[in-house]
Amino acid sequence: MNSLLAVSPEVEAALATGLPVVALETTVVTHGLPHSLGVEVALELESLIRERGAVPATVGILDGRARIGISSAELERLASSSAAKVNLGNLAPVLAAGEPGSTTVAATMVLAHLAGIGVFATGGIGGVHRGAERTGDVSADLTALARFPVTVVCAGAKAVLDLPRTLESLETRGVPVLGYTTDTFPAFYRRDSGLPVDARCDTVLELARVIRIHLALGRQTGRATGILVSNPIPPESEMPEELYENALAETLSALEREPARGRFVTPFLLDRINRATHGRSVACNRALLTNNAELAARLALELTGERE
Ligand code: PSU
Ligand code: MN
Repeated sequence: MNSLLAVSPEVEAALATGLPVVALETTVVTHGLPHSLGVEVALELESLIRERGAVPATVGILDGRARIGISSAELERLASSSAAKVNLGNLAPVLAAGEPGSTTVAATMVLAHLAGIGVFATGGIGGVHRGAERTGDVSADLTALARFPVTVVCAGAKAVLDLPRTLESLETRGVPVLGYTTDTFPAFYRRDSGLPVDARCDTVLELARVIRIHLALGRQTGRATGILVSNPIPPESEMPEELYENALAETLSALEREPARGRFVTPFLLDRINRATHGRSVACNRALLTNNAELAARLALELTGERE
């Protein structure tokens, strides 16, 4: 396993001494943000996590190894390569081929878990796509949330998804959905989907209490699922409702006209939303990513007992 998993010296030292660590994914760098911005935002997330007193562990695949903690030069290398978008099914093939890969929520969760990292910050998770009854398109992120006991801090699920069915699926899989300062699941670019979460937590301490109990129950039964902490986009960065509704409708009809398939659906939709909102969606994405990185760092501190 050690030949497949390479933990950076900084992350390894942090884990060995019980310092708080926050995992970060890289699909958002290579596929989720415009090319020019990916690395810049990734480095911004890392420095925000450091400022809060935690150690960032950005995950990516290079030279046939899953890397937990990569340097900025390696991030550049990943971003300038045509990195494969790696989920659970193509993780082994990409490693075997020695090709570069960026990790989705699903792949980052399994690798974070293998490295012993319990907190992970992302933008939005994948879930059940609209029309999944026809296409069967359900993200492996849900499978990973059901299998690996990692807390994922997100701003909800991707805007284009079928949110009610995504939440139903999380419920079926026994994944607690917590709302940080909210009773309802956030809708990525918008603060409120109108759909209830399992529990509202108004402080990091409350989040940590629920997470500890969930993990303890899981240990007793030999298996804990992941936990989803949903953190609404800050009010000042929320996309105006009309712009959001129009962009979403435009994007979904574009998908009907030019059906994208499989792993290409998400990048296609994000690019369309960006165009339909004249770049506003990217600004929202950046704002919610930084907001999530900060909350994840505070949570990692709380869970390791090192208060701010
Ligand atoms: N949501 C976004 N931007 C993204 C993603 C989600 O707004 O870049 C990425 C995440 O890495 C997530 C993945 O895990 O897309 C889900 O892709 P799929 O639906 O193909 O499983
Ligand atoms: Mn999919």
